[in-house]
Amino acid sequence: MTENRANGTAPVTAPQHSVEGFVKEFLRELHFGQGVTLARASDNDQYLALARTVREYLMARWLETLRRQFDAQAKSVAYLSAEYLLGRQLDNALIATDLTEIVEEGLASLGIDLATLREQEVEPGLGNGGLGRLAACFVDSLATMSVPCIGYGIRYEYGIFRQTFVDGWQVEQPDTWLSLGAPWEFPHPEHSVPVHFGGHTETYDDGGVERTRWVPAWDVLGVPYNYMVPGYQNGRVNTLRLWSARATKAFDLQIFNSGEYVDAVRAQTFAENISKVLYPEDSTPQGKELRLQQQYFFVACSIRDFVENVLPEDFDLHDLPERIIFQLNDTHPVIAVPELMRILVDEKKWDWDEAWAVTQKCFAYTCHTLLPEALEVWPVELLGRLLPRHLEIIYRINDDFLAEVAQRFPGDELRLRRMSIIAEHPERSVRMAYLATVAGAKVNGVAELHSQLLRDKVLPDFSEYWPDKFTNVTNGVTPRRFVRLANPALSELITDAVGPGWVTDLERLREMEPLADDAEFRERFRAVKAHNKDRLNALLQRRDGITLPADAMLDVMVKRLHEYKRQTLKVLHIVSQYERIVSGELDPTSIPRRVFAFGAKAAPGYKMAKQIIGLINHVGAVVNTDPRVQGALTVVFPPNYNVTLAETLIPAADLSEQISLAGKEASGTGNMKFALNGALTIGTDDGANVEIRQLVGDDHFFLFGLLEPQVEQVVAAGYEPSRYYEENRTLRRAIDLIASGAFANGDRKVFEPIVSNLLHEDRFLVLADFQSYVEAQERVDAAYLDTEGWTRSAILNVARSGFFSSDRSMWDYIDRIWHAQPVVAR
Ligand code: OAK
Repeated sequence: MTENRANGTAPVTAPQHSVEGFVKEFLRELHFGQGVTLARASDNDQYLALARTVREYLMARWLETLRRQFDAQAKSVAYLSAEYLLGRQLDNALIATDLTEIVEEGLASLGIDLATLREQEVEPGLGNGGLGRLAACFVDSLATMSVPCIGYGIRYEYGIFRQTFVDGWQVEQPDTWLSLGAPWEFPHPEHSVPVHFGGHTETYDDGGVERTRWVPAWDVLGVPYNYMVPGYQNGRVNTLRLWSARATKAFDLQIFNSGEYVDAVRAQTFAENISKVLYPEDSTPQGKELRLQQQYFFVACSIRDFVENVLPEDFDLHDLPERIIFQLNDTHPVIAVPELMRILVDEKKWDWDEAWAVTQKCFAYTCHTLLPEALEVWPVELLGRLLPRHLEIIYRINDDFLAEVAQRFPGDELRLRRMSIIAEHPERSVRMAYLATVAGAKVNGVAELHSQLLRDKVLPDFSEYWPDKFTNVTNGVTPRRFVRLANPALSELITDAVGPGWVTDLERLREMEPLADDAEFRERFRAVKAHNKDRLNALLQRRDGITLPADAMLDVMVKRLHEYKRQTLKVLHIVSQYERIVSGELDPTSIPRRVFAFGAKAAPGYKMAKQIIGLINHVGAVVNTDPRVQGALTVVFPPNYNVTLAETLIPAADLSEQISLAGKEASGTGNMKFALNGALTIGTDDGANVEIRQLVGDDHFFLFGLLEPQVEQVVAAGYEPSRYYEENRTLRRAIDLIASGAFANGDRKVFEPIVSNLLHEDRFLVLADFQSYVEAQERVDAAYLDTEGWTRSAILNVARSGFFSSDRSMWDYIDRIWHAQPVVAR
């Protein structure tokens, strides 16, 4: 399934689309694939046989897609992403093939419960958060839209760590997602690609032309593993190709023959380390050498693969921009730029200018952050040691670019220094975002506000230099996974209201708008929410022994733990409510009962984030058991938030917390998933919240907090968080309660770092926004008491959020950046 060139002619047919057809195939897989009888099959045997059966239904479509694509010689999108946070595959394949009912019935006839087998699947958590999940949504959409796309990435042996809590503190466990079998992947070692590292460069005389060659010191092999990316009921399956590192044979043999057996094995381990583990930092690169190895490893494999395996043999690379656009998912794959230049100039012996002209048309760059610390830079020393030729190429790109700038702005030395791809301080390093901007045909941010700030604050010189290079594409999420699959009850209600077309044409949700005024529809909508809460309750009981109180508002904050996202603001609100109750100021029966649900992983080395996790859990332990609270406030924090948990949590939510400091969250995508599932948002004017609010309407969104320009002013005026502490009694009492050790058995030291950070630094203006947040929460309470009004707003949130389909994002990319076309059946 990797040979895109050759396409045999023998027809491949799927098993029959019927209960009998399925059962026959399933038993065959059980017997001949797993080697067990039904009577002796474990749940895992059954799951693996089921997965293999379902993928058989996809196989003919996959082969047909490749054939069609090859015949059309159409432009492809190569999505280059170091992360894909895929979520479980089984259910998605079932809805794509419309097999759910057949499989349910077929399994039941054998005495097997589909739900039990679903639970066997360990999701491939090959990403940290927003960026990786977005990549997964995008490849889903492109498959559904019949647009040729190959997703390229890394097959990490260990994905994002499994989070556990010990006494409320995060402890990380390895994610062994491959250990019980990986039925969704297709390894193709015969198509392995060598990747080189280290060594030096030298010049040589090539018939009168001086050329450079790279003499690398060591190499590894990239082994491709293909994954199916099924389109939704459209007969199409695209490919996700993830690379795994292996030692090269030559390397092994050399050492084995020298009798150094143990050293040879060690060398193998060294090579395989490259794809061993996903770095668990979200938005805070650590600048580790192994990470740069990972980045180069996967892009070198991917470019080689596209040029040698996907393109026809006689392809003229001058036409490359007509056949491919490499989309850079943030800066992680940017080393692909000098790699393509190296191939064209050193291997194909093109002129530099000719190669640069083609390269510039083949890349586009998406930036996913605004945090300065998230912008990747690689020390020149490290890059030069690992990839000496690439560093030379980067220098040349920079020299040529700065020469152009100097021509346009003569004498403007400062500008040259600001725009240089090479930073001189604090150490000489390569600014990867600048390299991506210089090389990319287009640069985009991921929400309107973010794209504006990207132009104005992060890359102002570049947007002045190339105003047309910059564009926006607001993120989206796939309605297949996050509505159709995650929320079957709502899906049914929507289909009743507007017909089934909404799954691939999400703007159709608009047709539901009038139903917000229909009392019977509202009743049904509430029944859906209640059902989803029961489903969540059952899951949390099974998974974590957590029981949710009945009839409570479900207020959810799920996302990576990061100071800028401000989980602390929500904790302060909970603590202040608690303090007001126990001090007698607030009657707990006067407010709606609320469950505050958190889900968040902290990067293992991010101390403050881990402290905040500890604080949430410790506050929960006190608040949940204090009889004076009378069940008005309950804090739950199920460990190991991942895509699978999101699929049950989000459809049950009433309130979505999107409370980052304005100007810090590039977009957010959880915010979209909640709105689409009928939660109302309490949020700042940040990222895609801005667009959500514009679309759903102010009356159906709880806005609070400083606006982005105000944040700037407050900071410029010399922000003093302690002033807010002194002037706001509610805030003071909440902070004092934490500082008193009330949530740490009287130990004042435990949460002192959080308290002192808030009072003396508070980089993300938690205290400045506290009062406004509390007032918005009061509006939430009041609105929730009006059941009919709340339901009406929830329905309008769903009906008006069709814009946030990742299908729409993909059309925008196609229109503004890629100019690729769907390949439809002949
Ligand atoms: C991760 C590593 C480096 C830079 C950015 C990220 C990242 O995950 N960014 C997130 O991307 C999402 C998808 O565009 C956005 O919705 C989030 O706001 C952003 O933080």
